[in-house]
Amino acid sequence: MKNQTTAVSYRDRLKLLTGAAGLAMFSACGGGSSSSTPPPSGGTPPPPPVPPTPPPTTETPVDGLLRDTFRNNFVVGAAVGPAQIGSTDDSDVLAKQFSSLTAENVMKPEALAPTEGNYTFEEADALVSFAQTNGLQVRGHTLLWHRATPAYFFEGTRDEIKARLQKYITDVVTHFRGKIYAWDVVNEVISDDDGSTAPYRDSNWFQAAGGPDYIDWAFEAARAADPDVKLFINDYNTELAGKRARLVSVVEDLIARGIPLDGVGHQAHIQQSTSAADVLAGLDAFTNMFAGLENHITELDISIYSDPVECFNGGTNCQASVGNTLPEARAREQATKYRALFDGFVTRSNLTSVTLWGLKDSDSWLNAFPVNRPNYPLLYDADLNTKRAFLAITDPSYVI
Ligand code: 9MR
Repeated sequence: MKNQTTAVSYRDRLKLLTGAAGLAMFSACGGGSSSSTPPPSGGTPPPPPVPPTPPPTTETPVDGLLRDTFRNNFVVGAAVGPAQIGSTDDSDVLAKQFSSLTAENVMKPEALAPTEGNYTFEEADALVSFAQTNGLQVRGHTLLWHRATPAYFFEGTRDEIKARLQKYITDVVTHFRGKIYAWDVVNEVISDDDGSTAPYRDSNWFQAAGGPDYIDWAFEAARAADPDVKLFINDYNTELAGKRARLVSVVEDLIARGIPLDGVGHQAHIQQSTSAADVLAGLDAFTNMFAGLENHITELDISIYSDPVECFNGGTNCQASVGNTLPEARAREQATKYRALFDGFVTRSNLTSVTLWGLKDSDSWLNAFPVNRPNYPLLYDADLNTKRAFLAITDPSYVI
Protein backbone atom coordinates (compact mmCIF):
# COMPACT_ATOMS: atom_id res chain seq x y z
CA MET A 1 0.00 0.00 0.00
CA LYS A 2 2.69 2.44 1.01
CA ASN A 3 4.62 1.55 -2.11
CA GLN A 4 1.81 2.82 -4.27
CA THR A 5 1.35 5.98 -2.22
CA THR A 6 5.02 6.80 -2.26
CA ALA A 7 5.54 6.33 -5.96
CA VAL A 8 2.50 8.44 -6.76
CA SER A 9 3.57 11.10 -4.32
CA TYR A 10 7.01 11.46 -5.82
CA ARG A 11 5.62 11.64 -9.34
CA ASP A 12 2.99 14.09 -8.18
CA ARG A 13 5.78 16.25 -6.92
CA LEU A 14 7.43 16.11 -10.34
CA LYS A 15 4.14 17.17 -11.91
CA LEU A 16 3.68 19.93 -9.38
CA LEU A 17 7.19 21.21 -9.92
CA THR A 18 6.95 21.18 -13.68
CA GLY A 19 3.54 22.75 -13.36
CA ALA A 20 4.85 25.45 -11.05
CA ALA A 21 7.84 26.12 -13.30
CA GLY A 22 5.54 26.32 -16.31
CA LEU A 23 3.28 28.69 -14.46
CA ALA A 24 6.13 30.95 -13.43
CA MET A 25 7.43 31.07 -17.00
CA PHE A 26 3.93 31.69 -18.28
CA SER A 27 3.39 34.62 -16.01
CA ALA A 28 6.85 36.05 -16.69
CA CYS A 29 5.92 36.11 -20.36
CA GLY A 30 2.97 38.31 -19.56
CA GLY A 31 0.43 35.50 -19.44
CA GLY A 32 -2.52 34.97 -21.74
CA SER A 33 -2.61 33.46 -25.18
CA SER A 34 -0.73 36.40 -26.71
CA SER A 35 2.63 34.84 -25.73
CA SER A 36 2.11 32.18 -28.37
CA THR A 37 0.40 34.40 -30.93
CA PRO A 38 2.64 35.37 -33.90
CA PRO A 39 3.22 39.15 -34.21
CA PRO A 40 0.99 40.86 -36.78
CA SER A 41 2.54 41.30 -40.20
CA GLY A 42 4.90 44.30 -40.19
CA GLY A 43 5.10 44.28 -36.34
CA THR A 44 8.19 43.94 -34.15
CA PRO A 45 10.10 40.72 -34.94
CA PRO A 46 10.29 38.24 -32.06
CA PRO A 47 13.37 38.52 -29.86
CA PRO A 48 16.17 35.99 -30.51
CA PRO A 49 15.97 32.83 -28.39
CA VAL A 50 17.51 33.20 -24.98
CA PRO A 51 20.41 30.76 -24.41
CA PRO A 52 19.69 28.23 -21.67
CA THR A 53 20.73 29.35 -18.19
CA PRO A 54 23.16 27.00 -16.47
CA PRO A 55 21.51 25.38 -13.45
CA PRO A 56 22.21 27.14 -10.17
CA THR A 57 24.54 25.50 -7.68
CA THR A 58 22.37 26.68 -4.86
CA GLU A 59 18.94 28.15 -4.37
CA THR A 60 16.86 29.01 -1.37
CA PRO A 61 14.57 26.04 -0.86
CA VAL A 62 11.06 26.62 0.39
CA ASP A 63 10.42 25.62 3.98
CA GLY A 64 9.85 21.91 4.36
CA LEU A 65 10.94 21.02 0.83
CA LEU A 66 13.24 18.17 1.88
CA ARG A 67 10.87 16.71 4.46
CA ASP A 68 7.77 17.17 2.34
CA THR A 69 9.25 15.71 -0.81
CA PHE A 70 9.41 12.37 0.99
CA ARG A 71 6.48 12.89 3.34
CA ASN A 72 4.65 9.80 2.08
CA ASN A 73 7.82 7.70 1.88
CA PHE A 74 9.98 8.07 4.97
CA VAL A 75 11.08 10.59 7.56
CA VAL A 76 14.24 12.49 6.66
CA GLY A 77 16.77 12.89 9.43
CA ALA A 78 20.12 14.44 10.28
CA ALA A 79 22.68 13.42 12.88
CA VAL A 80 23.44 16.37 15.10
CA GLY A 81 24.82 17.40 18.46
CA PRO A 82 24.91 20.33 20.84
CA ALA A 83 26.77 22.51 18.29
CA GLN A 84 23.94 22.30 15.75
CA ILE A 85 21.14 22.53 18.31
CA GLY A 86 22.88 25.56 19.82
CA SER A 87 23.38 27.35 16.50
CA THR A 88 20.51 29.54 15.40
CA ASP A 89 21.30 29.05 11.71
CA ASP A 90 21.70 25.26 11.92
CA SER A 91 18.69 24.71 14.13
CA ASP A 92 16.57 26.85 11.84
CA VAL A 93 17.39 24.58 8.88
CA LEU A 94 16.85 21.46 10.96
CA ALA A 95 13.44 22.65 12.08
CA LYS A 96 12.37 23.73 8.61
CA GLN A 97 13.66 20.91 6.43
CA PHE A 98 13.92 17.71 8.49
CA SER A 99 11.46 15.40 10.21
CA SER A 100 13.85 13.30 12.31
CA LEU A 101 17.04 13.76 14.34
CA THR A 102 19.69 11.32 15.53
CA ALA A 103 22.19 12.18 18.24
CA GLU A 104 25.55 11.85 16.51
CA ASN A 105 27.25 11.20 19.85
CA VAL A 106 25.29 12.30 22.91
CA MET A 107 23.23 9.11 23.32
CA LYS A 108 26.23 6.77 23.23
CA PRO A 109 27.09 4.93 26.47
CA GLU A 110 30.19 7.05 27.15
CA ALA A 111 28.03 10.17 26.89
CA LEU A 112 25.06 8.93 28.94
CA ALA A 113 26.90 6.99 31.66
CA PRO A 114 30.58 7.97 31.80
CA THR A 115 30.79 6.39 35.26
CA GLU A 116 28.69 3.47 36.41
CA GLY A 117 25.21 4.38 37.56
CA ASN A 118 25.73 8.13 37.09
CA TYR A 119 23.65 9.31 34.17
CA THR A 120 24.35 12.50 32.28
CA PHE A 121 21.22 12.95 30.20
CA GLU A 122 21.41 16.74 29.84
CA GLU A 123 22.70 17.04 26.26
CA ALA A 124 20.53 14.20 24.99
CA ASP A 125 17.50 15.67 26.74
CA ALA A 126 18.21 19.05 25.13
CA LEU A 127 18.27 17.39 21.72
CA VAL A 128 14.98 15.60 22.38
CA SER A 129 13.43 18.78 23.68
CA PHE A 130 14.52 20.71 20.57
CA ALA A 131 13.05 17.98 18.39
CA GLN A 132 9.75 17.94 20.26
CA THR A 133 9.43 21.72 20.18
CA ASN A 134 9.91 21.69 16.44
CA GLY A 135 7.86 18.61 15.54
CA LEU A 136 10.77 16.32 14.68
CA GLN A 137 11.00 12.67 15.68
CA VAL A 138 14.11 11.21 17.34
CA ARG A 139 16.09 8.05 16.45
CA GLY A 140 18.10 6.60 19.30
CA HIS A 141 21.75 5.80 18.63
CA THR A 142 23.05 3.58 20.14
CA LEU A 143 22.56 1.30 23.17
CA LEU A 144 25.49 -1.03 22.53
CA TRP A 145 28.65 -0.51 20.49
CA HIS A 146 32.20 -1.79 20.78
CA ARG A 147 33.33 1.85 20.69
CA ALA A 148 32.30 4.90 22.73
CA THR A 149 31.69 2.63 25.72
CA PRO A 150 33.44 3.09 29.10
CA ALA A 151 35.75 0.28 30.20
CA TYR A 152 33.69 -0.43 33.34
CA PHE A 153 31.03 -2.09 31.17
CA PHE A 154 33.42 -5.02 30.64
CA GLU A 155 34.56 -5.50 34.24
CA GLY A 156 33.65 -8.49 36.41
CA THR A 157 32.14 -11.87 35.68
CA ARG A 158 29.95 -12.68 32.69
CA ASP A 159 26.87 -12.48 34.93
CA GLU A 160 27.90 -9.09 36.28
CA ILE A 161 28.53 -7.81 32.77
CA LYS A 162 25.14 -9.07 31.66
CA ALA A 163 23.34 -7.50 34.64
CA ARG A 164 25.14 -4.18 34.11
CA LEU A 165 24.21 -4.09 30.42
CA GLN A 166 20.60 -4.97 31.23
CA LYS A 167 20.41 -2.22 33.83
CA TYR A 168 21.97 0.36 31.53
CA ILE A 169 19.59 -0.45 28.67
CA THR A 170 16.58 -0.57 30.99
CA ASP A 171 17.44 2.83 32.48
CA VAL A 172 18.19 4.53 29.17
CA VAL A 173 15.24 3.13 27.21
CA THR A 174 12.92 3.93 30.12
CA HIS A 175 14.27 7.48 30.33
CA PHE A 176 13.46 8.14 26.67
CA ARG A 177 10.32 6.04 26.52
CA GLY A 178 7.67 7.65 24.32
CA LYS A 179 10.16 10.19 22.95
CA ILE A 180 12.15 7.99 20.57
CA TYR A 181 10.66 6.03 17.66
CA ALA A 182 13.54 3.60 17.07
CA TRP A 183 16.72 2.52 18.84
CA ASP A 184 19.87 1.16 17.30
CA VAL A 185 20.01 -1.54 19.96
CA VAL A 186 23.25 -3.04 18.71
CA ASN A 187 25.67 -1.27 16.40
CA GLU A 188 28.32 -2.91 14.21
CA VAL A 189 28.22 -6.39 15.74
CA ILE A 190 28.90 -8.09 12.38
CA SER A 191 32.43 -9.09 11.34
CA ASP A 192 34.15 -7.53 8.33
CA ASP A 193 35.48 -10.88 7.15
CA ASP A 194 34.95 -14.62 7.53
CA GLY A 195 37.38 -14.96 10.43
CA SER A 196 36.93 -17.36 13.33
CA THR A 197 34.11 -15.43 15.07
CA ALA A 198 32.16 -14.73 11.85
CA PRO A 199 29.46 -13.68 11.33
CA TYR A 200 30.06 -11.86 14.61
CA ARG A 201 32.63 -9.15 15.20
CA ASP A 202 35.42 -10.23 17.51
CA SER A 203 34.81 -7.31 19.87
CA ASN A 204 35.07 -6.38 23.53
CA TRP A 205 31.40 -7.38 23.84
CA PHE A 206 31.91 -10.73 22.14
CA GLN A 207 34.87 -11.46 24.39
CA ALA A 208 33.13 -10.31 27.58
CA ALA A 209 30.06 -12.46 26.90
CA GLY A 210 32.09 -15.37 25.54
CA GLY A 211 30.07 -15.26 22.31
CA PRO A 212 27.15 -13.40 20.75
CA ASP A 213 24.64 -13.78 23.63
CA TYR A 214 25.03 -10.10 24.51
CA ILE A 215 22.99 -9.29 21.38
CA ASP A 216 20.01 -11.21 22.80
CA TRP A 217 20.47 -9.56 26.20
CA ALA A 218 20.40 -6.11 24.62
CA PHE A 219 17.27 -6.65 22.52
CA GLU A 220 15.37 -8.33 25.32
CA ALA A 221 16.18 -5.59 27.83
CA ALA A 222 15.19 -2.89 25.35
CA ARG A 223 11.86 -4.57 24.59
CA ALA A 224 11.09 -5.07 28.27
CA ALA A 225 11.69 -1.37 28.92
CA ASP A 226 9.54 -0.11 26.04
CA PRO A 227 7.04 -2.33 24.26
CA ASP A 228 6.43 0.23 21.52
CA VAL A 229 9.80 1.55 20.38
CA LYS A 230 11.19 -0.04 17.19
CA LEU A 231 14.34 -2.06 17.80
CA PHE A 232 17.10 -2.10 15.17
CA ILE A 233 20.32 -3.88 14.41
CA ASN A 234 22.55 -1.33 12.68
CA ASP A 235 25.65 -1.84 10.57
CA TYR A 236 27.80 -0.49 7.74
CA ASN A 237 28.73 -1.90 4.33
CA THR A 238 25.42 -3.66 3.65
CA GLU A 239 26.15 -2.61 0.07
CA LEU A 240 28.92 -5.23 0.06
CA ALA A 241 27.82 -8.82 -0.60
CA GLY A 242 29.94 -10.49 2.10
CA LYS A 243 29.02 -8.16 4.94
CA ARG A 244 25.40 -8.24 3.84
CA ALA A 245 25.31 -12.05 3.85
CA ARG A 246 26.73 -12.17 7.38
CA LEU A 247 24.16 -9.65 8.59
CA VAL A 248 21.37 -11.59 6.87
CA SER A 249 22.42 -14.77 8.67
CA VAL A 250 22.41 -13.03 12.05
CA VAL A 251 19.02 -11.39 11.46
CA GLU A 252 17.56 -14.72 10.34
CA ASP A 253 18.88 -16.35 13.49
CA LEU A 254 17.49 -13.61 15.75
CA ILE A 255 14.07 -13.89 14.12
CA ALA A 256 14.08 -17.71 14.26
CA ARG A 257 14.77 -17.57 18.00
CA GLY A 258 12.09 -14.95 18.67
CA ILE A 259 14.45 -12.17 19.69
CA PRO A 260 12.47 -8.91 19.50
CA LEU A 261 13.71 -7.11 16.42
CA ASP A 262 11.79 -4.67 14.22
CA GLY A 263 14.26 -3.62 11.60
CA VAL A 264 17.67 -3.31 10.02
CA GLY A 265 19.68 -0.10 9.96
CA HIS A 266 21.92 0.45 6.97
CA GLN A 267 24.52 3.07 7.77
CA ALA A 268 25.27 3.81 4.09
CA HIS A 269 28.58 5.56 4.56
CA ILE A 270 29.37 5.30 0.89
CA GLN A 271 31.71 6.92 -1.56
CA GLN A 272 31.54 8.13 -5.12
CA SER A 273 32.61 4.74 -6.48
CA THR A 274 29.84 2.87 -4.61
CA SER A 275 27.04 1.76 -6.89
CA ALA A 276 23.57 2.94 -5.90
CA ALA A 277 22.24 -0.43 -7.06
CA ASP A 278 24.41 -2.16 -4.45
CA VAL A 279 23.02 0.06 -1.68
CA LEU A 280 19.48 -0.75 -2.81
CA ALA A 281 20.33 -4.45 -2.97
CA GLY A 282 21.38 -4.14 0.68
CA LEU A 283 17.86 -2.95 1.52
CA ASP A 284 16.21 -5.60 -0.62
CA ALA A 285 18.09 -8.43 1.07
CA PHE A 286 15.91 -7.90 4.15
CA THR A 287 12.59 -7.24 2.48
CA ASN A 288 10.02 -9.97 3.13
CA MET A 289 12.20 -11.58 5.75
CA PHE A 290 9.28 -11.21 8.12
CA ALA A 291 6.04 -9.26 7.93
CA GLY A 292 6.49 -5.73 9.13
CA LEU A 293 10.29 -5.64 9.07
CA GLU A 294 11.50 -2.11 8.42
CA ASN A 295 14.66 -0.84 6.82
CA HIS A 296 16.24 2.44 7.89
CA ILE A 297 19.07 4.26 6.18
CA THR A 298 20.74 5.50 9.33
CA GLU A 299 23.99 7.36 8.53
CA LEU A 300 23.98 8.36 4.89
CA ASP A 301 26.85 10.36 3.44
CA ILE A 302 28.65 10.20 0.11
CA SER A 303 32.38 10.88 0.22
CA ILE A 304 33.44 12.74 -2.91
CA TYR A 305 36.55 10.53 -2.99
CA SER A 306 36.79 6.97 -4.30
CA ASP A 307 39.38 5.45 -2.04
CA PRO A 308 40.82 1.94 -2.27
CA VAL A 309 40.50 -0.46 0.65
CA GLU A 310 44.09 0.20 1.83
CA CYS A 311 43.14 3.82 2.45
CA PHE A 312 40.48 2.70 4.94
CA ASN A 313 42.71 0.05 6.48
CA GLY A 314 45.96 1.95 6.76
CA GLY A 315 45.57 5.43 5.35
CA THR A 316 47.63 4.66 2.25
CA ASN A 317 46.78 5.35 -1.41
CA CYS A 318 43.97 7.67 -0.42
CA GLN A 319 42.85 10.02 -3.17
CA ALA A 320 44.44 13.46 -3.15
CA SER A 321 42.57 16.25 -1.42
CA VAL A 322 40.54 18.46 -3.74
CA GLY A 323 41.29 21.39 -1.44
CA ASN A 324 38.99 23.86 0.21
CA THR A 325 36.37 24.08 -2.50
CA LEU A 326 34.19 21.34 -3.89
CA PRO A 327 34.94 21.12 -7.63
CA GLU A 328 31.85 21.43 -9.83
CA ALA A 329 32.45 18.09 -11.54
CA ARG A 330 32.52 16.28 -8.18
CA ALA A 331 29.43 18.13 -6.99
CA ARG A 332 27.59 16.95 -10.10
CA GLU A 333 28.76 13.34 -9.75
CA GLN A 334 27.69 13.36 -6.14
CA ALA A 335 24.29 14.87 -6.92
CA THR A 336 23.74 12.19 -9.57
CA LYS A 337 24.46 9.48 -7.01
CA TYR A 338 22.19 11.06 -4.39
CA ARG A 339 19.41 11.19 -6.97
CA ALA A 340 19.91 7.54 -7.97
CA LEU A 341 19.73 6.52 -4.31
CA PHE A 342 16.59 8.49 -3.50
CA ASP A 343 14.89 7.40 -6.73
CA GLY A 344 15.43 3.86 -5.44
CA PHE A 345 14.54 4.71 -1.84
CA VAL A 346 11.05 5.97 -2.71
CA THR A 347 10.14 2.66 -4.34
CA ARG A 348 11.08 0.61 -1.24
CA SER A 349 7.89 0.53 0.81
CA ASN A 350 9.52 -0.85 3.96
CA LEU A 351 12.12 1.94 4.07
CA THR A 352 10.66 4.21 6.73
CA SER A 353 13.53 6.51 7.75
CA VAL A 354 16.51 8.04 5.92
CA THR A 355 19.08 9.93 7.99
CA LEU A 356 22.04 11.97 6.76
CA TRP A 357 25.09 11.68 8.99
CA GLY A 358 25.35 15.38 9.62
CA LEU A 359 23.76 18.61 8.47
CA LYS A 360 26.52 20.48 6.67
CA ASP A 361 29.76 19.36 5.04
CA SER A 362 32.03 21.15 7.48
CA ASP A 363 30.63 19.15 10.42
CA SER A 364 31.17 15.75 8.85
CA TRP A 365 33.34 13.07 10.45
CA LEU A 366 34.68 12.41 6.92
CA ASN A 367 36.88 15.50 7.15
CA ALA A 368 39.06 13.38 9.45
CA PHE A 369 38.43 9.86 8.11
CA PRO A 370 40.06 7.84 6.65
CA VAL A 371 42.61 10.69 6.61
CA ASN A 372 42.53 14.40 7.34
CA ARG A 373 41.26 15.88 4.08
CA PRO A 374 38.38 18.24 3.28
CA ASN A 375 35.33 16.25 2.27
CA TYR A 376 31.89 17.34 1.11
CA PRO A 377 29.56 14.41 1.74
CA LEU A 378 26.23 16.02 2.72
CA LEU A 379 23.38 18.14 1.32
CA TYR A 380 24.47 21.52 2.72
CA ASP A 381 27.78 23.34 2.35
CA ALA A 382 29.62 24.96 5.24
CA ASP A 383 27.54 28.12 4.84
CA LEU A 384 24.27 26.16 4.86
CA ASN A 385 23.69 26.70 1.16
CA THR A 386 21.89 23.80 -0.45
CA LYS A 387 24.20 21.84 -2.74
CA ARG A 388 23.45 20.28 -6.09
CA ALA A 389 22.80 17.07 -4.17
CA PHE A 390 19.92 18.73 -2.29
CA LEU A 391 18.38 20.05 -5.48
CA ALA A 392 18.82 16.70 -7.23
CA ILE A 393 16.71 14.87 -4.68
CA THR A 394 14.08 17.52 -3.99
CA ASP A 395 13.43 18.64 -7.55
CA PRO A 396 13.09 15.91 -10.19
CA SER A 397 13.18 18.55 -12.92
CA TYR A 398 16.50 19.95 -11.73
CA VAL A 399 19.17 19.45 -14.36
CA ILE A 400 22.30 18.31 -12.57
O1 9MR B 1 30.39 10.80 13.70
C1 9MR B 1 30.74 10.23 14.97
C2 9MR B 1 32.00 10.87 15.49
O2 9MR B 1 31.78 12.24 15.78
C3 9MR B 1 32.48 10.15 16.73
O3 9MR B 1 33.75 10.66 17.10
C4 9MR B 1 32.58 8.64 16.49
C5 9MR B 1 32.94 7.90 17.75
O4 9MR B 1 31.92 8.00 18.71
O5 9MR B 1 31.35 8.16 16.00
C6 9MR B 1 30.94 8.75 14.78
O6 9MR B 1 29.71 8.19 14.37
C7 9MR B 1 29.78 6.81 14.00
C8 9MR B 1 28.47 6.19 14.41
O7 9MR B 1 28.23 6.40 15.77
C9 9MR B 1 28.47 4.68 14.09
N1 9MR B 1 28.79 4.44 12.71
C10 9MR B 1 29.99 5.10 12.20
C11 9MR B 1 29.94 6.59 12.51
C12 9MR B 1 31.18 7.28 11.93
O8 9MR B 1 32.33 6.81 12.58
